[in-house]
Amino acid sequence: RNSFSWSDPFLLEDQLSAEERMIRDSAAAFAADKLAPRVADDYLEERVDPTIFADFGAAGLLGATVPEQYGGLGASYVAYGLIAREIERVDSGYRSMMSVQSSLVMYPILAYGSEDQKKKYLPKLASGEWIGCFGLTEPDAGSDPGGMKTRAEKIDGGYRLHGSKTWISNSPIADVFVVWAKSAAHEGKVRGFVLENGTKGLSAPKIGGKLSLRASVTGEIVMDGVEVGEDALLPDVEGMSGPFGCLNRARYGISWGTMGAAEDCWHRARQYGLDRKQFGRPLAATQLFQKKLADMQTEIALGLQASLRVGRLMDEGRFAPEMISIVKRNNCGKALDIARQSRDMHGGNGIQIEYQIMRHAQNLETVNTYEGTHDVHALILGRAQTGLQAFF
Ligand code: TGC
Ligand code: FAD
Repeated sequence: RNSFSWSDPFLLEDQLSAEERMIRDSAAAFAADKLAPRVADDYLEERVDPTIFADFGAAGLLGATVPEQYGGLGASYVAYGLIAREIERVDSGYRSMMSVQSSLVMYPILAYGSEDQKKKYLPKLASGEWIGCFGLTEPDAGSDPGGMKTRAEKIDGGYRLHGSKTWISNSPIADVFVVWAKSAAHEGKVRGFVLENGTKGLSAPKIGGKLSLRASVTGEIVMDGVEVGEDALLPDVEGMSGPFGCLNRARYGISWGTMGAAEDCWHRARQYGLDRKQFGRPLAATQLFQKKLADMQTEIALGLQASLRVGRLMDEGRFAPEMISIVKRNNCGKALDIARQSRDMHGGNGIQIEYQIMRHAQNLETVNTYEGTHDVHALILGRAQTGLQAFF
């Protein structure tokens, strides 16, 4: 009989390359040294220290898949997923900071930008000297971003942008804003623009009062006649496939990240059940407790295998966006269930910040919603198998 590893049931470890394991280990060490000690205070105080980005950058964790010539690691998508898993094991908000910068800001500049834009922005975003944000969602265009109202009008030598974005991660502390707008000069098609903090007419007020993802700052982007040069336009993409191309990468990373948060909730529930005695024996000795642990182990093992498979297909250039919808939707939903179960298994202690679980559960409410809600991904998958559009 071969031995069974309870925490790695399908021997995921064996399926990683030496380089992927090395990157994973360094992300885990970073998360333990730099993030775990501060997370409770950051969360309780709804505090974001912008210098965390420089820490992320120094550890090589921003834009991992970006080629080395632009400051990245040139690593695989599997490695990027492993980073997300280690960071979100501590907090979804920290993973949000990392994944917005990597997938939603650096990726579009790399994939759609000019050589000058790549040289100007990517190294400073990779080092964390500059912080980026991604503005797609608007007050009246959330699940339906194609309904955006933000407009870019052509002016002499450039463009003038009007509109507002909402629920934008990192925006109040951002130096670089990747925003999407409909451009009359391009037949009303959606185009991407790179804006810089300090430009006249551009502001990014913070959205306060969040009861979820409190360690990551969220804000609006207000563009009140922001004038930019021709060089602010991302030249190599037109239409909604531009922002969706970025979302594919971020959603994929989230599928790994949520499994990290779920693993933390699972491991803590297991340990709590071994330590805590009621009715004269450990909680973990009860059938109900063990069934819940078995469910967690099963969902996490399956979720990680699925993300690994999608990551390998991304690295081979063979993924389809619907594959990402499956893992984003499944892993977010399952992680949220696991966090809620773990909270319950901790009894009253489960609501305390020091036990960490409630924080994960609150965070995962957001993660289940952003980057395409759980139900929107169901509709994407429903459309793919029936050929019928059920959005409207
Ligand atoms: P649809 O008609 O399906 O497509 C329009 C055009 O886009 C192309 N396309 C894609 N291209 C690449 N990847 C994908 N995943 C794509 N999905 C669609 C498509 O081929 C078409 O291209 P073309 O050239 O033929 O015009 O578009 P639709 O408007 O009907 O879309 C419907 C729907 C629901 C799929 C879409 O709008 C959607 O995904 N909604 C969810 C919105 C969303 O995810 N927002 C995320 C905002 S960013 C965020 O949340 C960041 S959180 C940050 C953090 O991690 O902290
Ligand atoms: P709505 O679209 O109004 O949806 C409300 C409900 O209706 C949901 O349950 C949804 O599933 C359901 N629904 C919608 N359409 C349908 C339909 N056709 N059929 C059935 N049900 C439907 N956006 C960015 O651009 N950049 C960011 O950095 C960013 N960061 C975020 C950070 C946080 C903390 C949060 C909360 C959000 C962030 N978002 C960001 C926005 C996020 O992507 C949106 O919140 C998300 O896409 C959902 O849009 P909405 O909130 O407008 O909800």
